[in-house]
Amino acid sequence: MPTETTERGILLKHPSGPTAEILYYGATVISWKVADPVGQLQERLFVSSKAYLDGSKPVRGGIPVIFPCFGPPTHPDHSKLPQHGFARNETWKFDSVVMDNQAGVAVRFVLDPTANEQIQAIYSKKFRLAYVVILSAHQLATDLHVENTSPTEALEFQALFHTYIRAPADSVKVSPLQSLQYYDKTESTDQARAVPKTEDRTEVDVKTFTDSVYENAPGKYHVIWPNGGLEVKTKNFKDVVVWNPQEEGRKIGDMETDGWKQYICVEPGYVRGFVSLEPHKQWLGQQVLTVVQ
Ligand code: TA6
Repeated sequence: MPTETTERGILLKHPSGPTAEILYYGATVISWKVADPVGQLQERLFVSSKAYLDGSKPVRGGIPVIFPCFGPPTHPDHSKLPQHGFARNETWKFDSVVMDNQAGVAVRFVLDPTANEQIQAIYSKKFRLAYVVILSAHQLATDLHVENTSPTEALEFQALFHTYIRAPADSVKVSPLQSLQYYDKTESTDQARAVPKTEDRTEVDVKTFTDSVYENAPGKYHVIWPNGGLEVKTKNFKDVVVWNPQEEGRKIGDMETDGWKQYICVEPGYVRGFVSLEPHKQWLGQQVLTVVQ
């Protein structure tokens, strides 16, 4: 059976073995397993063992969906929102199985604020979100569809997939990021004032505390470590965030001991500036994760 409904979400099973799990809470993908070269199913995402999966707090790990703002809000429309917006904190509705064949299985979730008083209390703009997760033999794709349902007003937002890739943080490299302008949040959390730098290395290793927002990035990245790696391809996400807190991770309440040593966040997003979506128009942001070794 390619999909199974549970109390907390949806389980996906690909005919050739890979699996994924998506919570209703935040439509958060909390597991993606693909076989390793010897045929053993391996977890490709990191979720802290101290993560809250009961909807009481955003999940520390997996693929949190970030909308309509990244980081502390900076837009007047977002003034009442928490860090990283509300999409990852709300319960989404499972809508349908949109693909179920030998190529893969895909499911669709929706977040419609018209029936959600919590969202309406903090955010007055008219919108609807649909989120499609596609599991194929060696890939996991996530598509965020943003619809501006206002007949008159533009919708200005940021969006990002906060993807926690399971990897040995002290030996993972992310490329190509060279010559990109980036903002180093370890130096200044006020990104508006941060001095842009240019990455002069062909790859970024995260042995040190890394929290960088790369602008106008190439949209295709290799995240490689000894005996492992993922390719990340994106659509309409002009920026990418690379984050690993290293020892700073000790201060994160729901981070397991040494959890920061087991992941790198490579986060495709549109986070420098805002997408401006005209009335009745739709926008799609996509990431495709492919196991490369
Ligand atoms: O994406 C990187 C980042 O903005 C970091 O600065 C850090 O705050 C991380 O997100 C986690 O944020 P969270 O609100 O999930 O604790």
